[in-house]
Amino acid sequence: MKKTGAWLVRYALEQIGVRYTFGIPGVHNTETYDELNKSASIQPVLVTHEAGAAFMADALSRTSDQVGTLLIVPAAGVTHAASGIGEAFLDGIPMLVIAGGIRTDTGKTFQLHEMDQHALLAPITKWTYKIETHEQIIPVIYEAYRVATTGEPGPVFVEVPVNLQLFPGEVSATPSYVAEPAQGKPDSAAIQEAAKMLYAASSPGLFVGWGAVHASAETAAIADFLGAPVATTLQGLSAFPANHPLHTGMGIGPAAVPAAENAFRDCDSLLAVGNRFGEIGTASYGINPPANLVHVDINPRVFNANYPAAVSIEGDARAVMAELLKALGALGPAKPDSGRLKAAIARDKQAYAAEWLAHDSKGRVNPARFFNELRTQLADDAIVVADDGNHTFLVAELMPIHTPRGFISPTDFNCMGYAAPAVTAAKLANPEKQVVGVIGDGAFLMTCMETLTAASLQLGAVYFIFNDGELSQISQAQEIPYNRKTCSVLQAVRFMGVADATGCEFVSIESDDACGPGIARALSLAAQNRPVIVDVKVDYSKRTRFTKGAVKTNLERFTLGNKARFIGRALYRKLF
Ligand SMILES: Cc1ncc(C[n+]2csc(CCOP(=O)(O)OP(=O)(O)O)c2C)c(N)n1
Ligand SMILES: [Mg+2]
Repeated sequence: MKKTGAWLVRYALEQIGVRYTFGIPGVHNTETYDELNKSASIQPVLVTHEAGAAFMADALSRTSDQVGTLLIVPAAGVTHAASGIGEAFLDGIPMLVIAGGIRTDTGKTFQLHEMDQHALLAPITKWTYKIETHEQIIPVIYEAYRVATTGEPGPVFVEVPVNLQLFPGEVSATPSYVAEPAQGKPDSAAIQEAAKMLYAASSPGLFVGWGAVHASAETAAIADFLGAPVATTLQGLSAFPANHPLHTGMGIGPAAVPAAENAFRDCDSLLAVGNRFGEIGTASYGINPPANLVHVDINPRVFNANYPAAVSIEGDARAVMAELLKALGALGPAKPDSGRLKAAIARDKQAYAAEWLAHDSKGRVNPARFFNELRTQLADDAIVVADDGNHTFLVAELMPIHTPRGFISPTDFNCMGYAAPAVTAAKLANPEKQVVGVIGDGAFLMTCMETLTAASLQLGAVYFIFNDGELSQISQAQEIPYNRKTCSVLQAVRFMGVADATGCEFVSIESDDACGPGIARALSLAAQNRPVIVDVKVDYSKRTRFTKGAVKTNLERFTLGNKARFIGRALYRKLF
């Protein structure tokens, strides 16, 4: 039979269950856009910039069981989208990137949008493929979906030359998509060994990352059985509910929140799950895990990469944890916490919150006050999206997250500009849930036009801008060593104007007392399917534990000579 490439792309995307594509049409993909317009199950979403499209596809994958899909033009669309593709790659998020390709049937060069897209994307994708015949389109898209979603997930790239999209070509079959069977069983000898090590420990602990986000029930069962505290990484913040009495918060070690630092101080066996011990997750490698480290991950490349493991177990977190729980149960009775650990965690959390609330924010909004109000007003299953900056670590330390996938942020690629589009897409994927962003003013400026996309789709999402007038995560780090803030103080922006321009509602929160009513107003407008931009005049005069800890760890690692040079320069600038 004869089919156009555009028809074949639509058919394959429908088969794998794609519901939305994100992107901007151009001459190399209008035929496919026109096909999608006929689809009963796929809605192509127009964005304002392809970076926004990629962040949206990423957020859709993080907050739902769909795979975020891009449909973009070659070269210029691909380079714009690269930031979001890179974020998905380093954070292990599945994504399907489909771009048009230049004509392969004219024999001409210097074509519009001509470049080697595969060379550009190779380092930030799991797999790239250039379609050459109509016959390849369906199987290649199925294979792309398989690669994106198996093992550690990630983005894949498929280039479909425009001439194949436009013109009919011969295909022998249009097979249905058949889902892959689940992966094999994890290594049972390693599981036995891990169980013995954890059971024998006098102070075991769990440290979970995003790779364990679908396994929080199993994590809780193991933690309860062992009476062990559970800490999370930044990306894995939602992998364990903050209202569980064994939840300690973000990090272990000196840059962790106090409840975690104290609960893990004497840890003699650590179970790390879906956590690759990256730079952010370890606060610049400032942690010191015990020799009895059990490391569980779907990606074997993370084992022994930064910290040596006594036992490493390759596999899906949920499957491994379920087996591990059985193996623990076979060793003897549960060793639940007598109540002392839980009491200590609760006390430390209370004291840290009190320390923040007591901080004088001099008329501006105290972050702890804001997050107390937000937590009170949001439902347990709400989704909180952060960008990258000081505000991210404020969320991590002060905003309890109660549900798996209830927090997302750009972590290892650490790409500012993520959150505004991600809020839009998370709301699109979860219309029945509250979705709010906590977004630095600098980050919001990068991609705030994706609030226009939310307005056009009538999405009741809330964008809380943490307006401190600076690129604070950087300016805070400049303050002491340089005694000046080169290029990190922002020009004042009237965010009301952005709301006006994009058709969003606008709310301003200028003081502690305005937090309650301001958040209530924003959530009630959002409940009427209106996107809302909220300008929060936040106070950043108190540092997070993460920032203080990471700065200290990095400075300690400087050679004596470099320490002297930095400290000497800081003193000189302070004095003169
Ligand atoms: C694309 C990109 N450019 C630059 C940086 C470096 N950077 C990291 S955090 C940060 C400051 C973010 O400022 P803002 O969005 O206002 O958040 P705040 O730290 O003030 O909460 C910068 C510039 C980055 N991570 N990503
Ligand atoms: Mg800022």
